[in-house]
Amino acid sequence: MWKSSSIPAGDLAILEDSIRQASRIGIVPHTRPDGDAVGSSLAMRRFITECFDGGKEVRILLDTDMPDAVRFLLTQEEKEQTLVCEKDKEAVAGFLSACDLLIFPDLNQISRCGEIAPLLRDHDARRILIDHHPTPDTSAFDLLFSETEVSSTCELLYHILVRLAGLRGVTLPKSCLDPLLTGITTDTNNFANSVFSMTLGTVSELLEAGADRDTILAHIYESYPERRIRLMGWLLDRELVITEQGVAYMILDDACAKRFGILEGETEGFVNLPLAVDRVKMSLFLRQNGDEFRVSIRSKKGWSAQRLARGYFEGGGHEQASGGKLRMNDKAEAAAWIERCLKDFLAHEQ
Ligand SMILES: [Mn+2]
Repeated sequence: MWKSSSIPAGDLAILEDSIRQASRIGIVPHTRPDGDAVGSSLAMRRFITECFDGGKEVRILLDTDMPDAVRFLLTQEEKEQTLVCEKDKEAVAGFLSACDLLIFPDLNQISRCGEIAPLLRDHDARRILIDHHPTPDTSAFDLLFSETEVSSTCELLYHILVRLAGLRGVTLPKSCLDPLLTGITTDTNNFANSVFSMTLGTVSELLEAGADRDTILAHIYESYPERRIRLMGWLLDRELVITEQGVAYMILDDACAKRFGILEGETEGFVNLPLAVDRVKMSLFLRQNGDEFRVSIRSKKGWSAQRLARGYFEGGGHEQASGGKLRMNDKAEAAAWIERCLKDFLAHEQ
């Protein structure tokens, strides 16, 4: 079992020193940031702002904008201070140009920063990774806090921040609690997946310290627009295919998304739905985005979502939760490709 005490004291000292000496810090999570990416970035920023001397400029740099459901976490000032590359690339490039420290939460390689990635090439700032994905690109970072036996980056970051607070002679700021609990909640799909014994211990500490789980749940799981649940019903009724071998897939093309008025991020979690069926072992959800389909894959124990994503969809991720893409723009073609690659995949798996 992973323990907080397995974070090397030397690494924490370097982290503390790096932050103390930096004057301009960029926090860059993965593109299409989820609750874990936003929560960890925000907790990191708040910790630096509240526990270190003033005068540092700390900004969260997003490739694409955050989901509406997590916006409640941010104050007005934080919303204004967050730079989004797809909206204002120049502002992101400008801020980056004078950064002397870069912190990367919730990603395992720089390419996951999307359009920001090329701006980071040849950047001479110190780079620190804080992440829970397997196989981090160790050559791309100066210091890595990488641990896969945790639910989320937020869980790992909680323990890093508690120890960092100890080094600074302060306690973890209350303002970090809700962002951290949000990331743990969303990455575990509300404690359905990737829950380790430490995860529940961590959450217990967060609640004890005053994290507001009710408010988080209300914003994350009870604030969807009606169109989302109507689309969900339509897809499950009309589009869900379950193969004989127990692989489920659903494909949402641009035309259908438009008909329902579905926005970016509003199909989050759809991939999990077919796993409720007894004979389904693995589930794929494809969402068209112009000339390609974004692919999410989830699997039950014993089936590898990761191998399917790596082998056929230019992607990867966790063993039971992975993603990738399919460069096509036609739903029927995509379905034919899935059928073909499942045949090949299953022939090799069994
Ligand atoms: Mn994560």
